[in-house]
Amino acid sequence: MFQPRPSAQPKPLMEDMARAGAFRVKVLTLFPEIFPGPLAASLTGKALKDRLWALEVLDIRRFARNKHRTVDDTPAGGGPGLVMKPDVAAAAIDYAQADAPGDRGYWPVLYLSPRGRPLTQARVRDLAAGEGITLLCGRFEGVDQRVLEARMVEEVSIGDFVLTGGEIPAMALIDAVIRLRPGVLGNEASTEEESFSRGLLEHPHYTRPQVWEGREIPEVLLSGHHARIAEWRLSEAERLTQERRPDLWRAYRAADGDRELSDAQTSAAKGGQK
Ligand code: 9WO
Repeated sequence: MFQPRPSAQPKPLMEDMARAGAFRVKVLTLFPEIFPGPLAASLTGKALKDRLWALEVLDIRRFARNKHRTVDDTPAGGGPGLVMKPDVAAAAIDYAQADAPGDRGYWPVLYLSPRGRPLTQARVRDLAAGEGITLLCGRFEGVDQRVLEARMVEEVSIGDFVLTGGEIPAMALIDAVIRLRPGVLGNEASTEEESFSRGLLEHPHYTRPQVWEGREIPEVLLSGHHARIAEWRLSEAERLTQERRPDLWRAYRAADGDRELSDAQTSAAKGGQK
C-alpha cells in the first residue's frame, strides 16, 4: 500500500532530489490555454522553470472520435445542460496514465467537483509524497458517472461552492501540492509550523512600523522573550480556531486525549491577556 514519506524529514541534498525526479502533473481540460496561468508566477513558477515539477496539459477534445470532435451530450433522464461523454473522458485518462506507475497510490487520478470529498492538508501531503497526479477538469454539468467508477477516479472538492469548471480548483490543488515538494519553499517558513499542521488556524502576523494608523503591534512580540512569544501565538491560534472553526477545534481537543486548554489559553481565559 501507499506509504507516505515521514513528514519531518531533513532538507534533502541536491543528489536526493535528482534521484526523486520531478513531480509530474497532468491536466485534462477543454481549456488547455488557461494553464499554467497563475502557476507560472512566484514560487510555483520558479520551481517549474527549475524543473522541480513538470506540467503536461492535454486537450480533452483531442480524444473525441467524430468529425465534429464532440465531447458532450444531453443528460440521460432529461434536464438542462450537457454531460461529458464517458468514452472521450476515458480515452483522455487512459492516455495520461499510460506512462504513470500502475500503483494509483503514487499517481492518483482526481476529478475536481463540488461533490468530492473535501481536500485536506493531510491529503495534500500524501499527494506531494507521490510521483505525480492526473487532474480531470469538468465543464458543463459534469462527467458521465460511469467513467469515474470504471477508471477509479477520486472526486475532490476544494470548498462548498460551484464554479463553471474544475480548472481553477485544479490550479489551487497543484499550488498546494507543489509548495510542499523539496526545494520549492527554500528558506521560507517551515511547513510544519503553519496553519493546519497542528490542527489550528494560524496566529496573527505583524511587521513594522511599530505603530500604524494608531494600532500597535502586541507588546509581547517586541519583548524578545521567545517562550512568551510562542505561548502568545499558541493562545491566539487556539482563540481564533475556537471562534471561527468549531469543527477544527473539536478535532484538536479530541486529538490529545481530551487535553485541557494549553497553559497559554487557560491564562488568557483567566484574564491573563488584559
Ligand atoms: C452545473 C450544473 C448546472 C445545472 C444543474 C446542476 C449543475 N451542476 C453543475 C456542476 O456541478 N458543474 C460542475 C462545474 C461540473 C464539474 C466542473 N465544475 C465545477 C467544479 N464547478 N465547481 C467545481 C469545484 C471543484 C472543486 N471544488 C469546488 C468546486
